[in-house]
Amino acid sequence: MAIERTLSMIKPDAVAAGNAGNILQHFEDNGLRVVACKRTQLTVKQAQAFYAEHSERPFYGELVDFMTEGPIFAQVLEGENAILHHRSVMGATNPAKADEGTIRKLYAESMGRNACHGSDSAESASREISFFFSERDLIG
Ligand code: 3AN
Repeated sequence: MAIERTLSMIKPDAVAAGNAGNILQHFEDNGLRVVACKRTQLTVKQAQAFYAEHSERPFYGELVDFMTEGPIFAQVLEGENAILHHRSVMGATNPAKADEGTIRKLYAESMGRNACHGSDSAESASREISFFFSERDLIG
């Protein structure tokens, strides 16, 4: 297995509910090291660009509205097989189908307001990490 880095976001619902600290702890408890972290609020243009691959989906407008409604945390997580491991720690997109003990089971409200985001491939991890962070931020 390889050490990988992935882009993780704590979405506005979870930040507003005061769960960002718990979620960061959850990553660390599951062997995902936080190598960069920032709290910010996405502009509409940034959210549209970040989710451009979903621009034809019926929920795109709702997704952009939600992702810009308040602050998010963006972080780079590092660990063994981090891209897939992080997605299993997050749980299924739909919290009703998420396994017990996953972040979405614990903290997500619905399919749309689902607490966290994680890159789904090496290509998206690379693109999404550079969306938020420069090489200098990734101090290992
Ligand atoms: P994941 O975040 O688990 O990779 P994707 O890539 O299928 O899921 O969807 C990206 C984001 O779009 C989800 N995190 C969720 O916030 C939103 N989304 C996906 N499907 C729906 C839906 N049917 N209704 C509302 N929002 C959705």
